[in-house]
Amino acid sequence: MSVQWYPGHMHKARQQLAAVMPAMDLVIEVLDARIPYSSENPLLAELRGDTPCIRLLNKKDLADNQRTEEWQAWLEQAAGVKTLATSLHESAKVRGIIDLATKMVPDKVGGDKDIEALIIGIPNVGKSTIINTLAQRKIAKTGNEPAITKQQQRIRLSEDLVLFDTPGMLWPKVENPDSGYRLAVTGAIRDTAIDHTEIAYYAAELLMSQYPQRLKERYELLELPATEDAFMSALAKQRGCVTSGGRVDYDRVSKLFLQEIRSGKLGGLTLETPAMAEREEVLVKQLREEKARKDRERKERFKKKNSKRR
Ligand SMILES: Nc1nc2c(ncn2[C@@H]2O[C@H](COP(=O)(O)OP(=O)(O)O)[C@@H](O)[C@H]2O)c(=O)[nH]1
Ligand SMILES: [Mg+2]
Repeated sequence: MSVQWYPGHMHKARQQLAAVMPAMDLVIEVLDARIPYSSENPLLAELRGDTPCIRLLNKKDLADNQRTEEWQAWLEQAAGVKTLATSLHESAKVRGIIDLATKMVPDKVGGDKDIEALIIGIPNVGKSTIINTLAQRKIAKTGNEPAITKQQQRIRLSEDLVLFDTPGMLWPKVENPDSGYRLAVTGAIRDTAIDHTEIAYYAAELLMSQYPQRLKERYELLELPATEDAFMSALAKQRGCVTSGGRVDYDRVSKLFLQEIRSGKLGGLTLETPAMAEREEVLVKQLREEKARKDRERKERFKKKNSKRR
């Protein structure tokens, strides 16, 4: 799977979302509990206005429970949304969304008009799996398909509540390079321009600072190596990821390490905290302003050149 976000793509999705949003009573955004910040779609913040919102921290089975609770508290307080931590192993919990959603729009309960909720999420967060659990039948294709919902789907969940699947495909935080790496570590972006050795080294650095104990336990290390390079070499030797010439096979050890992280072999891991998100958001704003300034300057130069020509 190779997912690319092109300006045309993004423009169309923005238009579609902007068109359906005003009619919605509620938005349900599916996040990956391992990266609640980076798996957010930036468009929603832009277009939601004051529409009530539920944020699902999905794949909680792969995340760190303590951090999931920390994120829920932070999101409810800072973003004024309701949250639920869900996973495909707990369908009753997922179906709890119906109750929560209904309670959030009390005026429409028992009335003539349905409560209309929009479900959104970047690819691979588990949106289709959730839709199928809520509907109790297979409506959406799950797995390796970044299938674009072409027609607006209308799924009745109860007497009062109707769910709409988002048209178009939403992109993650592409502006923030660190988000790109963390999305890649979780496997949300599978086939990117970033090579998996680079992703594995990023993961090693991150886990060495955030989860040193887990690394020591999983790889039976008495001491954590001083650098991520030393860690990768140690792992390579331990797992026989060496070439016939006795050199470290970086490609193979990187794949192995990422596979172990993604499949939960190191236990539940959450790669970001609210404090990290707050810090990075400041940097992202600066990048965005810088880009806007450059765009303006380029336009100015272009205008001057054209007026001289005339
Ligand atoms: N471990 C785990 N995997 C999940 C969970 N939910 C979905 N998945 C898997 O994640 C992948 C993407 O799920 P899908 O529903 O197609 O995501 P979508 O792209 O957001 O519609 C599939 O392989 C699912 O089986 C979850 O709660 N836990
Ligand atoms: Mg899907």
